[in-house]
Amino acid sequence: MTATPTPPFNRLLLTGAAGGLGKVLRETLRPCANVIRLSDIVDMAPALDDREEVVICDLSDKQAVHQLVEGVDAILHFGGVSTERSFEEILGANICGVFHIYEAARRHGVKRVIFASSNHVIGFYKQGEIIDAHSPRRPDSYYGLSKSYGEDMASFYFDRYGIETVSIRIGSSFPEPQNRRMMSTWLSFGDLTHLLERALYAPNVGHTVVYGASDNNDVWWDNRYAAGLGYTPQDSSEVFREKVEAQPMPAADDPARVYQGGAFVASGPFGD
Ligand code: NAI
Ligand code: 15L
Repeated sequence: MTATPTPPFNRLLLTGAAGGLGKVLRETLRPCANVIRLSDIVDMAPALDDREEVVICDLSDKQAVHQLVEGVDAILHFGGVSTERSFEEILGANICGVFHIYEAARRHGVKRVIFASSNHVIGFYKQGEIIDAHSPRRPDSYYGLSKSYGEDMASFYFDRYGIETVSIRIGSSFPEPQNRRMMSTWLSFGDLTHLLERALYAPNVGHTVVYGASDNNDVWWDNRYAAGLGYTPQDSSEVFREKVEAQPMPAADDPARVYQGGAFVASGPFGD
């Protein structure tokens, strides 16, 4: 992992701070800022010290997000619905939410956003197909569509207002890969933190789209744009292979075995 650059940001905003990744990043991103503002729609542990601020905020509330962003130097946008749900559930948190974040960034002069995008932007590619961040998107769900929209929002706010973004199409960021598919998509917490540091500090990123994956052996994603930011992953899913391959092999036509997005491609429809 790269050494933490100095000086740190004065104040970073982390949305989704009560979530699985937010709880990890609350700790690992501490060296990157004098103060981290931690936000979520649900309660979280109170501020540890004067280097943390805890703000409860619903991303679908434009005025609340405007206040949330005041005084921050960069935003790590991890909040929102993180799996497939009905379109209506995705709409407020993810689609309106990402608009509110960028609009607040524009109004408060924030110049850098890191957007937690997802592999579900390209989930309908078959496993084994090699793609890069410029390959046409193939969203696999309303959730994947909302992340695709978020990437377009990032592109627009750079072209129109000069706000830079690194959109990270995170694979599967968990303590360990949980199944065969994740042997390719796994991103360790250490590599995630390192990639976020590079995304925060690399100069002139414009709008850069990268994949968030560790140095796994079974590669589907040409991640040269992440390498261009200085990302050098240190971990690999390979150390978990024996454990993962002890699980039964899914059937040949199981989406978990066929598509890069796995089971997401077969979620829904909702509300019939
Ligand atoms: P998570 O579901 O644990 O965390 C998301 C957080 O967003 C939750 O704490 C939730 O309360 C909050 N949230 C939901 N709706 C909200 C709203 N309307 N206003 C404010 N906050 C709201 O998800 P996780 O795993 O921590 O992921 C974090 C981000 O990274 C998400 O945006 C997810 O889409 C993205 N991501 C995560 C991956 C992973 O492997 N963990 C893979 C790809 C993308
Ligand atoms: C995601 O986008 C989800 O947020 C996460 O919970 C995992 O399902 C991950 O993708 C994945 O594809 O493994």
